[in-house]
Amino acid sequence: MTVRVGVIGAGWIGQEHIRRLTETVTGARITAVTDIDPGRAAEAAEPVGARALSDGAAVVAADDVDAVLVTSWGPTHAEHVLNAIAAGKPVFCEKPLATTAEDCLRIVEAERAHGRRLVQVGFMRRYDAGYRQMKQVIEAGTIGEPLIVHCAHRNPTVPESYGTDMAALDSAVHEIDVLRWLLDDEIVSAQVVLPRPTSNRSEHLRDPQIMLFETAKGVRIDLEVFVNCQYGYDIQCETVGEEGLVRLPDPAAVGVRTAGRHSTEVLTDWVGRFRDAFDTEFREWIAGIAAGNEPTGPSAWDGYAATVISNATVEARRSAAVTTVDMKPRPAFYGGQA
Ligand code: NAD
Ligand code: ISE
Repeated sequence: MTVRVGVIGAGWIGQEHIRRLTETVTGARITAVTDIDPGRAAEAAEPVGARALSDGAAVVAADDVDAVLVTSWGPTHAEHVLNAIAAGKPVFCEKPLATTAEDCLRIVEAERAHGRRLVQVGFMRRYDAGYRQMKQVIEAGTIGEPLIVHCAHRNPTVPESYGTDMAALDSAVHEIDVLRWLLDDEIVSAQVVLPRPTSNRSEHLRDPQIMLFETAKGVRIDLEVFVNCQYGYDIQCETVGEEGLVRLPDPAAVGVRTAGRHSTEVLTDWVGRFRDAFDTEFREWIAGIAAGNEPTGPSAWDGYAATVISNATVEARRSAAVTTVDMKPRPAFYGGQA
């Protein structure tokens, strides 16, 4: 079965995923595209033989759309995801699931009422080979119980439009999701401490930031978010356990020895760093739909948790206090007790 996908939002990552679903992932075809900029929708739709439709509701309702891909701006995600659930269609929503806890909970409740999982959130790091190997090592008990996690999320530069809150909402949200999954644990509090700011930043941006999280089991996490580090896109993660540690590998790169130096390249953007993870994420999503299965990737509940924790991190920075994460109990529908 070919899964016919309708895309809402033909911007940067929308186009990247259209290309991925057309050229890299088998078993999928893009049949409809919309964007609030109709010219952009037409430009993205035409080369792949899809129709450009007027709005997200038309994409969700289209007879030739089996599954929906939401790649519009974050504040618009909830509306499109809720429409897809109402239509009973699987929906892949790029992060964030929604920008407020309330909207995330509306999605969670709508999916529970539907009675079957339809929603997957685009936290692609769970599909990265290195993170998957780390999880296997932790689950095998090889390093004993995890105690501490050290992380860094560094971008070479960010545009002027990147604001201080985005360090938590846009960037750290990836670590928040992947660490909940890696540790099979919940983040219960957040704190932010601020080193002196780098001079290589826009005037309005506070960069870098150090985020400190505590989990329900008592693991302590430190995360450096430094989005103007200049030298490259660099994602680091090291989990220290009672009997050893496990570290995320750097992407494979040849070592060059010349002129008295030994060097390896550092990637400069997240597209290259997580290309394979994005491909795997979409391969698994499409294969699951084709097989008639519920999605197995990050759920609407994970989307809710990530939004609550990243919002608490913003609050922690503003208040300069340790902030408790105020999260509802996880429903049984999502593997919890409630
Ligand atoms: P973008 O601004 O390049 O593209 C968004 C597009 O959506 C624009 O073309 C805009 O016109 C369109 N749009 C906005 N609201 C719409 C609506 N209601 N209906 C139809 N079209 C609408 O942004 P982007 O960088 O492509 O990011 C899009 C989403 O993907 C964001 O939520 C972002 O956080 C997420 N993202 C995820 C990753 C990742 O690593 N997983 C990376 C980048 C972006
Ligand atoms: C961007 O929006 C992403 O989602 C990238 O994965 C992340 O690494 C980057 O810091 C964000 O700005």
